[in-house]
Amino acid sequence: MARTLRSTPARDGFWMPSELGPHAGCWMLWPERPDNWRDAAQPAQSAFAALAVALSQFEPVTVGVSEPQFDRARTLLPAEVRVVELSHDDCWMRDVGPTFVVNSRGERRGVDWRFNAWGGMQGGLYSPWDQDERVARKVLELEGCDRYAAPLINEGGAVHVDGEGTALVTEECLLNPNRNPALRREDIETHLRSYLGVSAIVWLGRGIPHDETSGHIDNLACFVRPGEIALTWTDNRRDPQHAVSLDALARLLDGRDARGRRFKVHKLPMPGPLTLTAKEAAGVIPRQGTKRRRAGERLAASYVNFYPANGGIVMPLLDRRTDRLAGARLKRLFPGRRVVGIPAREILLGGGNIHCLTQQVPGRARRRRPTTRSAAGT
Ligand code: KQY
Repeated sequence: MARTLRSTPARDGFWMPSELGPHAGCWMLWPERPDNWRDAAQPAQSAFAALAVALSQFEPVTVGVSEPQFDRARTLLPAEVRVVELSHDDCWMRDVGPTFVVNSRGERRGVDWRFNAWGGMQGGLYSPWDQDERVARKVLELEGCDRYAAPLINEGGAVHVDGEGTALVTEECLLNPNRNPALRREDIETHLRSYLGVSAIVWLGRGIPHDETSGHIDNLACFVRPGEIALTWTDNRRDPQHAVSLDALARLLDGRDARGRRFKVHKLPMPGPLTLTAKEAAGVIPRQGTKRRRAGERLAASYVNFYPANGGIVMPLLDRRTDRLAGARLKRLFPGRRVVGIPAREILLGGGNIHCLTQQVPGRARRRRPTTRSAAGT
């Protein structure tokens, strides 16, 4: 049985490794809520199946599925994708799954954050969320990993790390009163140090416009290697993304990572702006307590929301005007990997994208422990 530990990863010599390192596999969940996914989630299920197929070219994939959906998922997913019965409220494994941590001997454990559906009763996306809250623990049980129950409301999509001691986060999300209103910035930093094993925390400001997670970092920016960051960008000064990206760029150029390095920033074009069509909105069945989807509202689309698999990058195809350019930029940023695009509009309609749907299990490689020296990155 996997144990729940009373200590913290940092105290035990564990840290969150870079997602760009080797993976033992990838976890996903299966969509079904008709109040979030149009047409009884059928178009989304096809998109998820295509994503699972694309990922399984690179690494083993497991999909957690509710009991009523088990047969359907098993039929739509190919044999090489493992399907396990797992209750959940929606399907964002990045956020409801565990954050895996490792030590220098290659041992793995998991952090189980508290979860409140991205805002609880102050802007949360649905209620109840009790099944989502239990997903991380169940995944850790199935992976045979001991668990740290973190006292912080947090989601995997709210943090990026370089695996060398640096975390990248946004103020909009981590300091949002809808997450941990009693905690100050310093308290949150203390928790991030303890549970991610980082020593430098780089704070960006807001996330991308209309991101219903309150500004997750995984839609705005990510590491492409330690010291280098991809940032969602638009040159259009009239678009609200412009000011967000400009501010993020200024903070990154001003910051330092845990090793004292300055960041090199790579701009990734923004798709769109994309909006929800009347037909798409009409396919979602509204329910009290769940975020309404309205025709014409802007979608939080971003190419930064890709998944770095073993030897591959699985990226969302979102806009024919920009997909090719974004793909070419990603190829240049990851020369050793095969870049594969999958049609991702149906995923986007549910409020996130590929990175949000996936959670990597790090491989058991031996690793060097990151620096604990405190650095200039605020
Ligand atoms: O950004 C993510 N990590 C998750 C997106 C969740 C959207 C919920 N509708």
